[in-house]
Amino acid sequence: MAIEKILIANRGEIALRIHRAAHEMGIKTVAVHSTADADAMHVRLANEAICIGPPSAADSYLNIPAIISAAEISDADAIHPGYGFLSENAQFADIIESHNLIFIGPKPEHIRTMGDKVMAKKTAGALGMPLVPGSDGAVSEIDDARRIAKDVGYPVIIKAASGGGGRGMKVVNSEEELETQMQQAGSEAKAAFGDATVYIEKYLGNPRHIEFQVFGDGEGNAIHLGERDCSLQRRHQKVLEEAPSPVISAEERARMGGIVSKAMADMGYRGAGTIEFLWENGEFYFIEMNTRIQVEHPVTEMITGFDLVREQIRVADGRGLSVTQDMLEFRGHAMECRINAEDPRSFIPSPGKVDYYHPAGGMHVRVDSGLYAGYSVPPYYDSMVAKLICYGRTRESCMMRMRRALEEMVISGIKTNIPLHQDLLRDPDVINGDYTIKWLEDWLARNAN
Ligand code: MV4
Repeated sequence: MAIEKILIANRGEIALRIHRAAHEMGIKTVAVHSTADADAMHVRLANEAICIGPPSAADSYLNIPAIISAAEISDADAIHPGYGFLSENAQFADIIESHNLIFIGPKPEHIRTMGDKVMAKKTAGALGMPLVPGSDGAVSEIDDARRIAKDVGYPVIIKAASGGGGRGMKVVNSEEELETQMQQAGSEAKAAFGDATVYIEKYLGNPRHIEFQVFGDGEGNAIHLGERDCSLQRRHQKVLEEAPSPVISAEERARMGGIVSKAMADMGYRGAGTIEFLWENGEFYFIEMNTRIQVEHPVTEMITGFDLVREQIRVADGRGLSVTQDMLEFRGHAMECRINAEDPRSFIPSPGKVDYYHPAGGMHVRVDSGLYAGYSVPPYYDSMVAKLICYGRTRESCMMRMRRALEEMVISGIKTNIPLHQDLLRDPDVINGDYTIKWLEDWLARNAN
């Protein structure tokens, strides 16, 4: 019995992205929305829309009983969680399956494993991925912490097993600081995640963040779709992403791609996934795996021509992967500018009414956004309002096109970070691809006032 109707448990541009993939497959869609999103584009586009609660995400987009009820009332066959919200909630995936609905995502067990960063690292290591040197699992005794830190050498970083995405980390520069930082890391982790478990790694001082897109059928077949360089970020929020990474050769891509796709095949991974690495001095070190479609997936789509959301639906429907690795080619270069409703200098959110909207267009330009003239950006959710993605045969032509597209794009009535992107694309380091995870915050500090 094929999927005929999908409930989209998300909002904004990713809800539109999922709706578009579904409609291109002849599948109907059901939008869910909070009262604050009654006028949102994802509600207008869908075949049906159901209000699931008040503005607060905890009461709407995170409200599992309301979402399951909406799926039952609308007779949906499947639920796509998008990114954020419930996308990496294994219990949500379990509940969906126990209601005889299809979860468009990985097996719940794999979401659970990768959500625990200690288990994720163990699993990745056992599957042959290169790891950051550090503790073999959780560390609870200070004597063990001392021995491990001495072994790998200072500085080290203490991370929360239930953390991820940059939350709950402590850098320790010497043995004198270790005991207090271990205690603090444990109690902060307990308070933030309800789990005091921590582990230790060698601290890499100035790496790049390079992630591989993978895809599995859940039956032992998997492919990789190359890497994205996501080093340009501020406070763990990515700002500009690109594919391929300016520092990875075709040989290195094929070698690492082989490692990650074999790992996903061996674990029987199903659906889209991202394997995050730190990259320093030519070496990759696994840090985390994300078991969802990611914001920056379009840069991969641009250089491969492979529709990742369509494939998610196809695999969830039990039809297997549509391609084998040898059918995929990486061609050209793509960049994505995340456009946020915020002050371009202070980063203070700037919700409110958009009185004029003109998206960029033209050859090799893609705008993923739920904006329209007259729309009011609500203050309750993430400030990202559009993604501007450009493709070029070369990195240089991609950047020329992005500058042109940024110039064309008009979002008035609210502040956006378009001027920040314009400044970045004029900087020699960005132009040369010469940046690490520290670069943007250093650049902002240099260019303050
Ligand atoms: C690290 C690290 C340096 N050394 N691990 C931050 C997010 C989380 N996914 C892992 N993170 C880091 N782990 C070791 N052993 C530096 C970071 C880090 C970072 C990583 C990717 C992108 C941006 C970052 C910004 C600050 C710190």
